[in-house]
Amino acid sequence: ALIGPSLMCADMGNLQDSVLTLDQAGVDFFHIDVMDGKFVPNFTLGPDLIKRLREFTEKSFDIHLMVEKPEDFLNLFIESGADMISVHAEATNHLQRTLQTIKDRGLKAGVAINPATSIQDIEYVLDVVDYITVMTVNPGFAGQKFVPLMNKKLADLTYLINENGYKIDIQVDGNIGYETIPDVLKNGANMLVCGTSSLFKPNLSLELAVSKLRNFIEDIEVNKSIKL
Ligand code: S6P
Ligand code: MG
Repeated sequence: ALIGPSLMCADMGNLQDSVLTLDQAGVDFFHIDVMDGKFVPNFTLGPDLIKRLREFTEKSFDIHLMVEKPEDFLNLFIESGADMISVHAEATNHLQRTLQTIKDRGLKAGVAINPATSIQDIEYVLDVVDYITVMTVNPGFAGQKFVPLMNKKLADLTYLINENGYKIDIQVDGNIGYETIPDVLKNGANMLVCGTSSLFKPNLSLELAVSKLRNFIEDIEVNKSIKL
């Protein structure tokens, strides 16, 4: 599974250092949360910052748009250096067109769904998405608790994808850490958004946090393949 640090959890006073260190430590992508104060009751990172951070790493920038009408802002984020953009199914009346636009611009297109949103709501866009972000907390804040039924959602989604022969990555976002990772991997997640529950801990260096997490994930994956 891929490791993607959630940059809203990094030390805002040392962002450049954090990005350089995480890049060196071998993370797979950077997850960047964008909020508009309407779709979710908070504000986080934005296009100017993304453009600046783009100078410090070649790794993929995965932009998680927690904004209403994301279709109005695609250009802004494509121009700031996004490689992948996810939009919330709940935030647009024009989900298929929005995802298609992201793909047509040469980026990976993702659809994110809140805990209460059913996988049936995205059944008819599965042919245009590269990844699905299953929110395992209600979006807006770091440091929340995993919503337990999300493991069933992951299992159902994995089944739906495989049954139809799609190749879609499953990202999980929210309280992804040592307690929750074994189950989300078992249920088919392969992109982990890593925030305060795993990588950004007081008294733990980012280098060490990434290598501990990498080893933990690899052990689970080795065990899984032995069982098969
Ligand atoms: C939440 C946001 C997430 C958080 C991440 C934090 O609205 O979309 O990407 O940054 O969930 O991780 P944690 O481990 O603090 O929940
Ligand atoms: Mg996020």
